[in-house]
Amino acid sequence: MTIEAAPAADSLKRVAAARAVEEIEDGMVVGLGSGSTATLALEMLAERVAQGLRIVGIPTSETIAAVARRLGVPLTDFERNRRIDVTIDGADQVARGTLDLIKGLGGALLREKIVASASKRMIVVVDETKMVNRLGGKTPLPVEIASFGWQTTLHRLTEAGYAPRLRYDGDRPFATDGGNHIADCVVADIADPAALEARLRATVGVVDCGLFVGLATEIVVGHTAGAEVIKRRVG
Ligand code: A5P
Repeated sequence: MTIEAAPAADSLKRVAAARAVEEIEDGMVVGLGSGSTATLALEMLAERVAQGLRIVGIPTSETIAAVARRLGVPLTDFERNRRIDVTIDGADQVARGTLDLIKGLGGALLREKIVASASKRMIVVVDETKMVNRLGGKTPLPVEIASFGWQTTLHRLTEAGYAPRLRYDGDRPFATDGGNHIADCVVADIADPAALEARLRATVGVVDCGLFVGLATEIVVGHTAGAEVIKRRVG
């Protein structure tokens, strides 16, 4: 067997994805995250499904739903299943200690947050470069805004000091699966993610933001030496 050399970050993502997929058991409803690391986990899950594992998945984006269909992973929806046993999803930043997250560079943050919020467990799979002491700065904070009046919402976010930039897909504003747009904001050092999330969500025209506070129950970090599992402290 030939093993092709993979870029370093990609192999660390694989390490994390493989460890997370071990948590999936027969009969589970599984939240299927979006992004490159969650896609690797889905591919590994599909291999287990092909070997007889019986699960159903709830996808967080049309893109990941298409991958699941192509790989033969059965899908369900919230009409048939209100609760998800385990969601496996990626993140752009993970705060050591609190396990709060920034997500949404892939543009699926709203569905990802809905799925995470309906999950008993949210396992976040990342390579070690995503771990930070405090959220902010390193990557933009994606904020999903309604397409109607996006110009005025962007102005409101500018006035509030978040230096938003409307995300583009070619020469058109990027459209999420829900038909909204994304404003990538610059927030240097987020001292209180819950307070910032509340302020952003209270802004007229904002649908949601990429701060995931108190949702991740476990982080699986891919290192060259193997997978590290960090669990949320209870109580
Ligand atoms: C998708 O909207 C995002 O939240 C992704 O989960 C996040 O950007 C991580 O993606 P990668 O695994 O590709 O880095």
